[in-house]
Amino acid sequence: MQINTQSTTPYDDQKPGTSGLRKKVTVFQQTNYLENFVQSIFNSLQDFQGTSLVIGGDGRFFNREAIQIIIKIAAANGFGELIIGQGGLLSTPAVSNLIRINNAFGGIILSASHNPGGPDEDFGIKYNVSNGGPAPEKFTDALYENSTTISEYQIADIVDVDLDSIGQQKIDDLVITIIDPVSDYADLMAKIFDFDLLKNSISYGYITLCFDAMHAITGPYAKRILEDLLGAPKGTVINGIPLEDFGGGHPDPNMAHAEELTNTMFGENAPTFGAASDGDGDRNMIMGANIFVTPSDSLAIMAANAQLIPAYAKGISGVARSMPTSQAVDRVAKKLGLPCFETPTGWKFFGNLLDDGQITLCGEESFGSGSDHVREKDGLWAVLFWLNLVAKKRQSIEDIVNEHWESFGRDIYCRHDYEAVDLDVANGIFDHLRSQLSGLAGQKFSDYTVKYADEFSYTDPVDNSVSHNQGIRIGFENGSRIIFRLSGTGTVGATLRIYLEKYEADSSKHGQDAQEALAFLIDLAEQFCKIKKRTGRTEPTVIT
Ligand code: VG1
Ligand code: CO
Repeated sequence: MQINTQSTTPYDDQKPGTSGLRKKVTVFQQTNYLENFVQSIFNSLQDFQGTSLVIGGDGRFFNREAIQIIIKIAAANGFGELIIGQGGLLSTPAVSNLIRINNAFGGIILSASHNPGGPDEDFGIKYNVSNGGPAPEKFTDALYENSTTISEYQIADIVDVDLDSIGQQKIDDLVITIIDPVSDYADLMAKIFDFDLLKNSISYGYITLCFDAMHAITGPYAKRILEDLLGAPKGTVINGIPLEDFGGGHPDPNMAHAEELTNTMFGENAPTFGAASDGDGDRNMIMGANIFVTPSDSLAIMAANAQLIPAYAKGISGVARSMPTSQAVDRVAKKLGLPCFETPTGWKFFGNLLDDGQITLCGEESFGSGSDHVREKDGLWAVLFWLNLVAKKRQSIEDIVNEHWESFGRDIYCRHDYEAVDLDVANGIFDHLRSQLSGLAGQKFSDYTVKYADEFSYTDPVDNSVSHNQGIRIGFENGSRIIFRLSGTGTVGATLRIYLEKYEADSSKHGQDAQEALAFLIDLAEQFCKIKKRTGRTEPTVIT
């Protein structure tokens, strides 16, 4: 094949965020923008010639064009095999699995996850390493360095590859393998969960369910697994066809954006089980009739009940949560005598702990949970975990949650997001917050005495790498916390996230509305950061 060397000049905005590089589609469409980033990925890798690379995306606008460009650059750089999902489609957890089962060198995921898609919306690209997980910070830092000095890239002069026909194609020494996006992932799920029990529970009508794929990648996965393999009636999966613009919605599984599902679950004749996933299939929302399970509680309940699931029947080695995730899982770990780790936000920080066998389960407050079966968070895995739990315990979701709170107490939790805040205003807020930290410990605000106030840093227990500036924490003597963080996945201005939590041991107060229960902390957070005052806004953009 003919390989051309193309000269180029660097862009200065290719620093990966929490989960890869995310920008508007129009930014990615600039001359050589995607090409520069892809070549910078390969320039940061060594000894990959002749190995395989997995490629796939969530089907959003620009997915197919991007994949053709990546194929040509990967071919020119000497990969031996490209494993690509049919139609260019693969969910994030499926990519992680494919890297692992094929012993691939790595993978490229095209997605901006829960961000909207379309010509004027968002696109993203992320590199995953050979364990199947997101590249660690050391790699993304090197990649960014490379992107600032790049002067040329290699591109193969080949025709566009047919992405729709399953099978192998050969171009000289390069093998291109187009695979069914779902089969290997479905096989993995069947090994983890009790599919026979689930089939029975569904066919006897003990479990009725509704799954909202939000017109994103999990449509084909959920239809195959829930409807074809587990026998749920056709129509169980709603919004099941992946669309380039997700039907105009935000493919973000929370009650604000998964409106149709939320209405169903809080309506008359609600099914016993409701769930949704995001753009790239790594997030999950779990609901029961008239109840929504907060992601932090979901992780804690999974940890407490893991032994009921076949793959975890022998017990779990430990758990981890991202720093802003509530401390509910810590209580479970303490009771079970398990190690519990607190990591910065983003799945890449769980990889070493999983590889080293120090943890089996991990999760984040942002609707993500997962286990050592892959190295990404996994939406459908979480849904199947909960289905398996409901089937095994023969209890409703509501009863499972209430029983958990009875035993462990409730960590009342919510997150307020202020999106598209002017960058200077956001930086001003953080400077102001930092300036208050040293004087806060010991100060009393009504019943809340500040125990510590700091900026979170993390030292990885496996490789000792240190990550600084991972969010501002204010912790109180009674266990409550207020956390401020700037998002690393937004594409317009800055997104400020405020995380609030309070522990309630008294079961007569477990039924409280979270916003009401947290009202004092919400006001206190405003006192510290003055975001409403500084932006003139009266409400957060999204409350979850
Ligand atoms: C958000 C979430 C974080 C998650 C990340 C990627 O990041 O808060 O928990 O890991 O998205 O998820 P940030 O920096 O915007 O807070 V996904 O589903 O986009 O891969
Ligand atoms: Co996602």
